[in-house]
Amino acid sequence: MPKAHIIGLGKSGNAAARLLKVQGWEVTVSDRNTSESLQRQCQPLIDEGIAVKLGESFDPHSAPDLVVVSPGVPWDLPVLEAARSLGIETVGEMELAWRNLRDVPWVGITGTNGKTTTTALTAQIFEVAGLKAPACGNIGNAACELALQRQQNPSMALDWVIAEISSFQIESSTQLAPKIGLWTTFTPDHLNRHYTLENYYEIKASLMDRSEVQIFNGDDPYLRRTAGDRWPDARWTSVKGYGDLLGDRTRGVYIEEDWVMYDGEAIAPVDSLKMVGDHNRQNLLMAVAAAKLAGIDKDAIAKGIATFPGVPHRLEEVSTWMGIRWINDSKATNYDAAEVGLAAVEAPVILIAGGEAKAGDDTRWIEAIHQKAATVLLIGSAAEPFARRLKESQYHNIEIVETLENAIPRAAELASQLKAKAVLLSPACASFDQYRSFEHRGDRFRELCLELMG
Ligand code: UMA
Repeated sequence: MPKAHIIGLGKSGNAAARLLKVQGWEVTVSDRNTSESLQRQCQPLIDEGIAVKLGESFDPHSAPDLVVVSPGVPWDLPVLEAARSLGIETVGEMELAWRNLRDVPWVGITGTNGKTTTTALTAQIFEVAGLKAPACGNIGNAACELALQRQQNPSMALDWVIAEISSFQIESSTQLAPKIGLWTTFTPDHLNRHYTLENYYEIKASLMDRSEVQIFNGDDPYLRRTAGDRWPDARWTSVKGYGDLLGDRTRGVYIEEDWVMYDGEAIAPVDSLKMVGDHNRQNLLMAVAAAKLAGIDKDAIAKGIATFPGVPHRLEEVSTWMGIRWINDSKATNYDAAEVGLAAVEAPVILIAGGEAKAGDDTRWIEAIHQKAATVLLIGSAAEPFARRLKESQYHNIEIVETLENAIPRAAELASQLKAKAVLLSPACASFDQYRSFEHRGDRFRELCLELMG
Protein backbone atom coordinates (compact mmCIF):
# COMPACT_ATOMS: atom_id res chain seq x y z
CA MET A 1 0.00 0.00 0.00
CA PRO A 2 1.49 3.41 -0.93
CA LYS A 3 2.11 5.73 2.02
CA ALA A 4 1.12 9.40 2.19
CA HIS A 5 1.93 11.99 4.83
CA ILE A 6 -0.24 15.11 5.11
CA ILE A 7 1.13 18.19 6.91
CA GLY A 8 -1.42 20.43 8.63
CA LEU A 9 -4.82 19.39 9.98
CA GLY A 10 -6.92 22.33 8.78
CA LYS A 11 -9.59 22.18 6.08
CA SER A 12 -7.05 21.24 3.41
CA GLY A 13 -5.25 18.52 5.37
CA ASN A 14 -8.52 16.99 6.49
CA ALA A 15 -9.89 16.74 2.95
CA ALA A 16 -6.61 15.54 1.42
CA ALA A 17 -6.25 12.80 4.06
CA ARG A 18 -9.77 11.48 3.51
CA LEU A 19 -9.40 11.60 -0.27
CA LEU A 20 -6.18 9.59 -0.26
CA LYS A 21 -7.56 7.14 2.29
CA VAL A 22 -10.57 6.25 0.12
CA GLN A 23 -8.15 5.85 -2.79
CA GLY A 24 -6.34 3.11 -0.89
CA TRP A 25 -3.35 4.95 0.58
CA GLU A 26 -1.96 4.40 4.06
CA VAL A 27 -2.37 7.94 5.42
CA THR A 28 -0.78 9.84 8.32
CA VAL A 29 -1.65 13.46 9.13
CA SER A 30 0.55 15.56 11.39
CA ASP A 31 0.07 19.02 12.85
CA ARG A 32 2.59 20.93 14.89
CA ASN A 33 -0.18 22.15 17.23
CA THR A 34 -2.24 20.29 19.81
CA SER A 35 -5.18 22.66 20.30
CA GLU A 36 -8.56 21.42 21.53
CA SER A 37 -10.18 22.00 18.17
CA LEU A 38 -7.50 19.82 16.54
CA GLN A 39 -8.04 17.13 19.14
CA ARG A 40 -11.77 17.14 18.35
CA GLN A 41 -10.98 16.50 14.67
CA CYS A 42 -8.81 13.45 15.37
CA GLN A 43 -11.40 10.80 16.23
CA PRO A 44 -13.42 10.91 12.99
CA LEU A 45 -10.17 10.55 11.04
CA ILE A 46 -8.91 7.72 13.24
CA ASP A 47 -12.31 6.01 12.73
CA GLU A 48 -11.65 6.15 8.98
CA GLY A 49 -8.28 4.45 9.52
CA ILE A 50 -6.11 7.56 9.24
CA ALA A 51 -3.20 7.96 11.68
CA VAL A 52 -3.07 11.40 13.34
CA LYS A 53 -0.02 12.90 15.06
CA LEU A 54 -0.57 16.17 16.90
CA GLY A 55 2.29 18.27 18.28
CA GLU A 56 4.72 16.60 15.89
CA SER A 57 6.52 17.78 12.84
CA PHE A 58 6.95 15.60 9.78
CA ASP A 59 10.00 13.30 9.75
CA PRO A 60 11.21 12.72 6.17
CA HIS A 61 12.91 9.51 7.31
CA SER A 62 9.46 7.97 7.84
CA ALA A 63 9.82 7.60 4.04
CA PRO A 64 6.31 8.14 2.64
CA ASP A 65 5.78 7.95 -1.13
CA LEU A 66 3.98 11.28 -1.15
CA VAL A 67 3.85 14.35 1.10
CA VAL A 68 0.81 16.64 0.80
CA VAL A 69 1.24 20.11 2.24
CA SER A 70 -1.48 22.47 3.53
CA PRO A 71 -1.35 26.02 2.10
CA GLY A 72 -0.40 27.55 5.45
CA VAL A 73 2.77 25.42 5.65
CA PRO A 74 5.82 27.19 4.19
CA TRP A 75 6.84 25.49 0.95
CA ASP A 76 10.54 25.88 1.81
CA LEU A 77 10.25 24.29 5.27
CA PRO A 78 13.56 22.46 5.98
CA VAL A 79 11.79 19.09 6.42
CA LEU A 80 10.21 19.51 2.98
CA GLU A 81 13.57 20.36 1.44
CA ALA A 82 14.96 17.25 3.14
CA ALA A 83 12.11 15.11 1.77
CA ARG A 84 12.76 16.40 -1.76
CA SER A 85 16.45 15.61 -1.46
CA LEU A 86 15.46 12.06 -0.47
CA GLY A 87 13.43 11.84 -3.70
CA ILE A 88 10.03 12.00 -1.92
CA GLU A 89 7.37 13.76 -3.97
CA THR A 90 5.94 16.86 -2.20
CA VAL A 91 2.76 18.50 -3.49
CA GLY A 92 0.26 21.05 -2.24
CA GLU A 93 -3.31 20.09 -1.41
CA MET A 94 -4.52 22.10 -4.43
CA GLU A 95 -2.23 20.11 -6.73
CA LEU A 96 -3.67 16.87 -5.34
CA ALA A 97 -7.17 18.19 -6.13
CA TRP A 98 -6.06 19.11 -9.65
CA ARG A 99 -4.71 15.61 -10.27
CA ASN A 100 -8.13 14.25 -9.32
CA LEU A 101 -10.27 16.79 -11.16
CA ARG A 102 -8.22 17.63 -14.24
CA ASP A 103 -10.77 16.02 -16.58
CA VAL A 104 -13.03 19.02 -15.80
CA PRO A 105 -12.17 22.54 -17.04
CA TRP A 106 -11.07 24.94 -14.31
CA VAL A 107 -11.40 28.68 -13.89
CA GLY A 108 -8.38 29.58 -11.72
CA ILE A 109 -8.72 32.92 -9.95
CA THR A 110 -5.76 34.57 -8.28
CA GLY A 111 -4.66 38.08 -7.26
CA THR A 112 -3.81 39.94 -4.07
CA ASN A 113 -7.34 41.21 -3.49
CA GLY A 114 -10.70 40.67 -5.17
CA LYS A 115 -10.27 36.90 -5.54
CA THR A 116 -13.08 35.83 -3.26
CA THR A 117 -15.78 38.10 -4.67
CA THR A 118 -14.75 37.28 -8.24
CA THR A 119 -14.78 33.55 -7.47
CA ALA A 120 -18.18 33.63 -5.78
CA LEU A 121 -19.72 35.75 -8.54
CA THR A 122 -18.23 33.60 -11.31
CA ALA A 123 -19.61 30.46 -9.67
CA GLN A 124 -23.01 32.14 -9.28
CA ILE A 125 -23.17 33.08 -12.98
CA PHE A 126 -22.09 29.60 -14.09
CA GLU A 127 -24.63 27.96 -11.78
CA VAL A 128 -27.48 30.23 -12.93
CA ALA A 129 -26.55 29.23 -16.50
CA GLY A 130 -27.35 25.65 -15.49
CA LEU A 131 -23.75 24.47 -15.13
CA LYS A 132 -22.52 22.49 -12.14
CA ALA A 133 -19.63 24.76 -11.20
CA PRO A 134 -18.85 24.87 -7.47
CA ALA A 135 -16.48 27.43 -5.98
CA CYS A 136 -13.58 25.98 -4.02
CA GLY A 137 -10.04 26.64 -2.81
CA ASN A 138 -8.94 29.70 -0.87
CA ILE A 139 -12.57 30.87 -0.68
CA GLY A 140 -12.93 28.37 2.17
CA ASN A 141 -13.96 25.00 0.71
CA ALA A 142 -10.88 22.85 0.20
CA ALA A 143 -10.56 21.72 -3.42
CA CYS A 144 -9.81 18.16 -2.20
CA GLU A 145 -13.23 18.13 -0.52
CA LEU A 146 -14.76 18.48 -3.99
CA ALA A 147 -12.47 15.76 -5.32
CA LEU A 148 -13.54 13.53 -2.41
CA GLN A 149 -17.24 14.12 -3.12
CA ARG A 150 -16.74 13.09 -6.73
CA GLN A 151 -14.64 10.11 -5.72
CA GLN A 152 -17.49 8.94 -3.49
CA ASN A 153 -20.12 9.68 -6.13
CA PRO A 154 -18.58 9.17 -9.57
CA SER A 155 -21.84 10.03 -11.38
CA MET A 156 -21.87 13.48 -9.75
CA ALA A 157 -22.34 16.19 -12.38
CA LEU A 158 -19.39 18.58 -12.59
CA ASP A 159 -19.02 20.94 -15.56
CA TRP A 160 -16.45 23.40 -14.23
CA VAL A 161 -14.31 23.91 -11.13
CA ILE A 162 -14.22 27.57 -10.07
CA ALA A 163 -11.11 27.74 -7.90
CA GLU A 164 -9.82 30.65 -5.86
CA ILE A 165 -6.08 30.01 -5.74
CA SER A 166 -3.74 31.83 -3.36
CA SER A 167 -0.02 32.26 -3.97
CA PHE A 168 0.56 29.58 -1.31
CA GLN A 169 -1.54 27.16 -3.34
CA ILE A 170 0.05 28.06 -6.70
CA GLU A 171 3.55 27.69 -5.31
CA SER A 172 2.84 24.10 -4.29
CA SER A 173 0.95 23.16 -7.48
CA THR A 174 3.31 22.81 -10.38
CA GLN A 175 0.97 21.06 -12.82
CA LEU A 176 -2.29 22.89 -12.12
CA ALA A 177 -3.36 24.34 -15.48
CA PRO A 178 -6.71 26.15 -15.64
CA LYS A 179 -8.60 26.52 -18.89
CA ILE A 180 -9.28 30.14 -17.90
CA GLY A 181 -6.87 32.03 -15.62
CA LEU A 182 -7.93 35.30 -13.95
CA TRP A 183 -5.61 37.74 -12.20
CA THR A 184 -7.51 40.34 -10.19
CA THR A 185 -4.95 42.71 -8.60
CA PHE A 186 -1.32 42.81 -7.57
CA THR A 187 0.13 44.68 -4.57
CA PRO A 188 2.63 43.60 -1.89
CA ASP A 189 1.32 40.89 0.49
CA HIS A 190 2.60 37.68 2.09
CA LEU A 191 6.19 38.95 1.86
CA ASN A 192 7.08 37.15 5.08
CA ARG A 193 6.47 33.94 3.12
CA HIS A 194 7.61 34.88 -0.41
CA TYR A 195 10.43 37.30 0.64
CA THR A 196 10.40 39.58 -2.45
CA LEU A 197 7.73 41.21 -4.57
CA GLU A 198 9.33 39.64 -7.68
CA ASN A 199 9.03 36.19 -6.17
CA TYR A 200 5.39 36.79 -5.22
CA TYR A 201 4.68 38.08 -8.76
CA GLU A 202 6.38 35.12 -10.43
CA ILE A 203 4.37 32.64 -8.38
CA LYS A 204 1.11 34.21 -9.54
CA ALA A 205 2.46 34.61 -13.09
CA SER A 206 3.22 30.89 -13.26
CA LEU A 207 -0.51 30.14 -12.97
CA MET A 208 -1.20 32.48 -15.89
CA ASP A 209 1.60 30.81 -17.90
CA ARG A 210 -0.14 27.49 -17.39
CA SER A 211 -3.65 28.80 -18.18
CA GLU A 212 -5.02 28.28 -21.68
CA VAL A 213 -6.46 31.82 -21.78
CA GLN A 214 -5.76 34.70 -19.43
CA ILE A 215 -7.97 37.52 -18.18
CA PHE A 216 -6.44 40.55 -16.45
CA ASN A 217 -7.92 43.44 -14.53
CA GLY A 218 -6.84 46.34 -16.73
CA ASP A 219 -7.52 48.85 -13.94
CA ASP A 220 -4.75 47.43 -11.79
CA PRO A 221 -1.70 49.65 -12.39
CA TYR A 222 0.87 46.91 -11.75
CA LEU A 223 -0.78 44.39 -14.06
CA ARG A 224 -1.27 47.04 -16.76
CA ARG A 225 2.43 47.77 -16.66
CA THR A 226 3.72 44.22 -16.58
CA ALA A 227 1.30 41.73 -18.13
CA GLY A 228 0.66 43.08 -21.65
CA ASP A 229 4.00 42.00 -23.14
CA ARG A 230 4.18 38.67 -21.36
CA TRP A 231 0.66 37.53 -22.37
CA PRO A 232 -0.07 39.26 -25.70
CA ASP A 233 -3.26 37.22 -26.32
CA ALA A 234 -4.79 37.97 -22.92
CA ARG A 235 -8.28 39.44 -22.46
CA TRP A 236 -8.46 42.71 -20.52
CA THR A 237 -11.21 44.42 -18.53
CA SER A 238 -11.69 48.08 -17.64
CA VAL A 239 -14.27 50.02 -15.66
CA LYS A 240 -13.09 53.12 -17.54
CA GLY A 241 -14.54 52.16 -20.92
CA TYR A 242 -13.61 50.68 -24.29
CA GLY A 243 -10.93 53.27 -24.96
CA ASP A 244 -9.01 52.15 -21.89
CA LEU A 245 -8.79 48.45 -22.79
CA LEU A 246 -5.42 46.85 -23.40
CA GLY A 247 -4.81 44.02 -25.88
CA ASP A 248 -7.41 43.01 -28.46
CA ARG A 249 -10.26 45.36 -27.58
CA THR A 250 -12.87 43.25 -29.36
CA ARG A 251 -12.39 40.61 -26.67
CA GLY A 252 -12.39 42.96 -23.71
CA VAL A 253 -15.10 43.57 -21.12
CA TYR A 254 -15.73 47.15 -20.03
CA ILE A 255 -18.27 49.60 -18.66
CA GLU A 256 -19.94 52.20 -20.82
CA GLU A 257 -22.90 54.40 -19.86
CA ASP A 258 -23.36 52.28 -16.75
CA TRP A 259 -23.64 49.02 -18.69
CA VAL A 260 -21.32 46.03 -18.68
CA MET A 261 -20.27 45.64 -22.32
CA TYR A 262 -18.59 42.83 -24.22
CA ASP A 263 -17.43 43.76 -27.69
CA GLY A 264 -20.29 46.19 -28.26
CA GLU A 265 -22.90 43.89 -26.70
CA ALA A 266 -24.68 45.26 -23.63
CA ILE A 267 -24.73 42.46 -21.04
CA ALA A 268 -26.22 43.94 -17.85
CA PRO A 269 -26.67 47.27 -16.08
CA VAL A 270 -23.78 47.85 -13.68
CA ASP A 271 -26.06 48.62 -10.75
CA SER A 272 -27.71 45.21 -11.00
CA LEU A 273 -24.75 44.04 -8.87
CA LYS A 274 -25.68 44.64 -5.23
CA MET A 275 -22.10 45.43 -4.19
CA VAL A 276 -20.69 48.92 -4.15
CA GLY A 277 -17.31 50.35 -5.16
CA ASP A 278 -15.15 50.43 -8.28
CA HIS A 279 -13.23 47.38 -7.11
CA ASN A 280 -16.46 45.35 -7.17
CA ARG A 281 -17.09 46.57 -10.70
CA GLN A 282 -13.65 45.28 -11.60
CA ASN A 283 -14.53 41.93 -10.03
CA LEU A 284 -17.80 41.97 -11.97
CA LEU A 285 -16.06 42.51 -15.32
CA MET A 286 -13.64 39.68 -14.68
CA ALA A 287 -16.45 37.27 -13.83
CA VAL A 288 -18.33 38.32 -16.97
CA ALA A 289 -15.19 37.80 -19.07
CA ALA A 290 -14.84 34.25 -17.70
CA ALA A 291 -18.53 33.55 -18.35
CA LYS A 292 -18.27 34.80 -21.94
CA LEU A 293 -15.20 32.64 -22.55
CA ALA A 294 -17.11 29.65 -21.21
CA GLY A 295 -19.84 30.36 -23.79
CA ILE A 296 -22.54 31.45 -21.32
CA ASP A 297 -25.29 33.55 -22.86
CA LYS A 298 -26.05 37.13 -21.96
CA ASP A 299 -29.37 36.50 -20.22
CA ALA A 300 -27.90 33.94 -17.84
CA ILE A 301 -24.99 36.28 -17.08
CA ALA A 302 -27.38 39.16 -16.33
CA LYS A 303 -29.50 36.92 -14.09
CA GLY A 304 -26.42 35.59 -12.28
CA ILE A 305 -25.29 39.14 -11.50
CA ALA A 306 -28.72 40.32 -10.37
CA THR A 307 -29.18 37.37 -8.01
CA PHE A 308 -25.69 37.50 -6.47
CA PRO A 309 -26.11 38.06 -2.73
CA GLY A 310 -22.52 39.28 -2.07
CA VAL A 311 -19.76 37.73 0.02
CA PRO A 312 -19.79 37.50 3.83
CA HIS A 313 -17.07 39.54 5.57
CA ARG A 314 -16.34 41.59 2.44
CA LEU A 315 -18.12 44.93 2.80
CA GLU A 316 -21.05 42.94 4.18
CA GLU A 317 -23.92 45.19 5.23
CA VAL A 318 -24.84 43.96 8.70
CA SER A 319 -27.64 46.45 9.20
CA THR A 320 -28.64 50.08 9.07
CA TRP A 321 -29.33 51.31 12.58
CA MET A 322 -30.22 54.89 13.61
CA GLY A 323 -29.40 55.93 10.04
CA ILE A 324 -25.87 54.48 10.30
CA ARG A 325 -24.65 51.60 8.13
CA TRP A 326 -22.80 48.88 10.05
CA ILE A 327 -20.40 47.13 7.71
CA ASN A 328 -18.33 43.98 8.22
CA ASP A 329 -15.15 44.02 6.10
CA SER A 330 -13.22 41.55 8.28
CA LYS A 331 -11.70 39.97 5.17
CA ALA A 332 -9.66 43.16 4.64
CA THR A 333 -6.54 41.58 6.13
CA ASN A 334 -4.00 43.88 4.46
CA TYR A 335 -3.59 47.63 3.85
CA ASP A 336 -4.73 47.52 0.22
CA ALA A 337 -7.94 45.66 0.95
CA ALA A 338 -8.69 48.01 3.87
CA GLU A 339 -8.05 51.05 1.67
CA VAL A 340 -10.49 49.65 -0.91
CA GLY A 341 -12.99 49.07 1.91
CA LEU A 342 -12.78 52.70 3.04
CA ALA A 343 -12.98 53.97 -0.55
CA ALA A 344 -16.25 52.11 -1.08
CA VAL A 345 -18.06 53.64 1.93
CA GLU A 346 -19.56 57.11 2.23
CA ALA A 347 -17.82 59.45 4.75
CA PRO A 348 -17.69 60.23 7.60
CA VAL A 349 -16.84 56.72 8.81
CA ILE A 350 -16.06 55.32 12.26
CA LEU A 351 -13.33 52.86 11.37
CA ILE A 352 -12.46 49.83 13.51
CA ALA A 353 -9.00 48.56 12.59
CA GLY A 354 -6.16 46.46 14.02
CA GLY A 355 -5.40 42.85 14.80
CA GLU A 356 -2.15 41.15 13.90
CA ALA A 357 -0.20 43.58 11.73
CA LYS A 358 1.29 42.52 8.41
CA ALA A 359 4.28 43.87 6.52
CA GLY A 360 3.31 46.18 3.65
CA ASP A 361 3.02 49.77 2.49
CA ASP A 362 0.39 51.59 4.58
CA THR A 363 0.69 54.97 2.79
CA ARG A 364 -2.51 54.84 0.72
CA TRP A 365 -4.49 53.32 3.58
CA ILE A 366 -3.45 56.20 5.86
CA GLU A 367 -4.38 58.70 3.13
CA ALA A 368 -7.82 57.07 2.89
CA ILE A 369 -8.20 57.38 6.68
CA HIS A 370 -7.43 61.11 6.47
CA GLN A 371 -10.09 61.48 3.76
CA LYS A 372 -12.84 59.30 5.16
CA ALA A 373 -12.53 58.47 8.87
CA ALA A 374 -14.04 60.64 11.62
CA THR A 375 -12.38 58.41 14.24
CA VAL A 376 -10.32 55.23 14.22
CA LEU A 377 -10.93 52.71 17.00
CA LEU A 378 -7.95 50.39 17.33
CA ILE A 379 -8.02 46.77 18.50
CA GLY A 380 -5.55 43.91 18.87
CA SER A 381 -1.79 43.76 18.95
CA ALA A 382 -1.41 46.30 16.12
CA ALA A 383 -3.24 49.01 18.11
CA GLU A 384 -0.13 50.73 19.54
CA PRO A 385 1.97 50.65 16.34
CA PHE A 386 -1.01 51.79 14.24
CA ALA A 387 -1.67 54.66 16.68
CA ARG A 388 1.97 55.75 16.34
CA ARG A 389 1.87 55.60 12.52
CA LEU A 390 -1.37 57.58 12.38
CA LYS A 391 -0.08 60.25 14.78
CA GLU A 392 3.12 60.56 12.73
CA SER A 393 0.87 61.30 9.74
CA GLN A 394 -0.87 64.03 11.82
CA TYR A 395 -4.08 62.03 12.25
CA HIS A 396 -5.12 62.28 15.87
CA ASN A 397 -8.74 61.03 16.14
CA ILE A 398 -7.64 57.71 17.52
CA GLU A 399 -8.79 55.61 20.44
CA ILE A 400 -7.23 52.34 21.54
CA VAL A 401 -10.20 50.20 22.60
CA GLU A 402 -8.40 46.83 22.49
CA THR A 403 -11.35 44.56 21.67
CA LEU A 404 -14.42 44.43 19.44
CA GLU A 405 -16.50 44.14 22.62
CA ASN A 406 -15.34 47.68 23.57
CA ALA A 407 -15.31 48.97 20.00
CA ILE A 408 -18.98 48.39 19.13
CA PRO A 409 -20.65 50.45 21.94
CA ARG A 410 -18.01 53.18 21.56
CA ALA A 411 -18.60 53.26 17.80
CA ALA A 412 -22.33 53.68 18.41
CA GLU A 413 -21.72 56.67 20.73
CA LEU A 414 -19.25 58.32 18.39
CA ALA A 415 -21.31 57.66 15.26
CA SER A 416 -24.27 59.60 16.61
CA GLN A 417 -22.08 62.41 18.07
CA LEU A 418 -20.10 62.81 14.85
CA LYS A 419 -23.04 62.17 12.51
CA ALA A 420 -21.15 59.33 10.86
CA LYS A 421 -22.68 57.59 7.85
CA ALA A 422 -21.10 54.24 8.64
CA VAL A 423 -19.29 52.09 11.20
CA LEU A 424 -16.81 49.97 9.30
CA LEU A 425 -14.78 47.02 10.58
CA SER A 426 -11.95 46.90 8.04
CA PRO A 427 -8.93 45.81 10.07
CA ALA A 428 -5.95 45.92 7.63
CA CYS A 429 -4.62 43.04 9.74
CA ALA A 430 -4.75 39.30 10.15
CA SER A 431 -7.03 38.12 12.96
CA PHE A 432 -4.89 35.51 14.68
CA ASP A 433 -3.96 37.59 17.74
CA GLN A 434 -7.58 37.51 18.96
CA TYR A 435 -9.53 35.15 16.67
CA ARG A 436 -9.28 31.81 14.89
CA SER A 437 -9.78 33.40 11.47
CA PHE A 438 -11.10 36.51 9.75
CA GLU A 439 -14.48 34.73 9.51
CA HIS A 440 -14.54 34.23 13.29
CA ARG A 441 -13.73 37.95 13.78
CA GLY A 442 -16.41 39.01 11.28
CA ASP A 443 -19.00 36.72 12.86
CA ARG A 444 -18.26 38.23 16.28
CA PHE A 445 -18.58 41.75 14.86
CA ARG A 446 -21.96 40.89 13.32
CA GLU A 447 -23.14 39.26 16.56
CA LEU A 448 -22.09 42.28 18.68
CA CYS A 449 -23.75 44.72 16.26
CA LEU A 450 -27.01 42.77 16.27
CA GLU A 451 -26.94 42.50 20.10
CA LEU A 452 -26.49 46.27 20.35
CA MET A 453 -29.40 46.85 17.99
CA GLY A 454 -31.54 44.55 20.11
N1 UMA B 1 0.66 23.83 10.43
C1 UMA B 1 1.64 22.87 10.68
N2 UMA B 1 2.92 23.17 10.36
C2 UMA B 1 3.29 24.37 9.80
C3 UMA B 1 2.29 25.35 9.54
C4 UMA B 1 0.98 25.02 9.88
O1 UMA B 1 1.35 21.79 11.18
O2 UMA B 1 4.47 24.58 9.52
C5 UMA B 1 -0.73 23.51 10.77
C6 UMA B 1 -1.39 24.51 11.71
O3 UMA B 1 -1.11 24.22 13.05
C7 UMA B 1 -2.85 24.35 11.37
C8 UMA B 1 -2.87 23.79 9.96
O4 UMA B 1 -1.50 23.59 9.59
O5 UMA B 1 -3.54 23.46 12.23
C9 UMA B 1 -3.52 24.86 9.11
O6 UMA B 1 -3.29 24.73 7.74
P1 UMA B 1 -3.71 25.94 6.81
O7 UMA B 1 -3.24 27.24 7.39
O8 UMA B 1 -3.26 25.63 5.43
O9 UMA B 1 -5.30 25.96 6.99
P2 UMA B 1 -6.52 25.35 6.16
O10 UMA B 1 -7.65 25.27 7.14
O11 UMA B 1 -6.16 24.13 5.43
O12 UMA B 1 -6.86 26.59 5.19
C10 UMA B 1 -6.24 26.72 3.92
C11 UMA B 1 -6.10 28.20 3.60
N3 UMA B 1 -5.28 28.84 4.64
C12 UMA B 1 -4.14 29.48 4.34
O13 UMA B 1 -3.73 29.60 3.21
C13 UMA B 1 -3.39 30.10 5.46
C14 UMA B 1 -7.47 28.85 3.57
O14 UMA B 1 -7.32 30.19 3.13
C15 UMA B 1 -8.37 28.11 2.58
O15 UMA B 1 -9.68 28.64 2.64
C16 UMA B 1 -8.39 26.62 2.89
O16 UMA B 1 -7.05 26.10 2.93
C17 UMA B 1 -9.16 25.82 1.84
O17 UMA B 1 -8.50 25.87 0.58
C18 UMA B 1 -7.47 31.20 4.17
C19 UMA B 1 -6.35 32.23 4.08
O18 UMA B 1 -6.11 32.93 5.06
C20 UMA B 1 -8.78 31.93 3.93
N4 UMA B 1 -5.69 32.35 2.93
C21 UMA B 1 -4.66 33.35 2.73
C22 UMA B 1 -5.29 34.68 2.32
O19 UMA B 1 -6.40 34.67 1.74
O20 UMA B 1 -4.64 35.71 2.55
C23 UMA B 1 -3.71 32.91 1.61
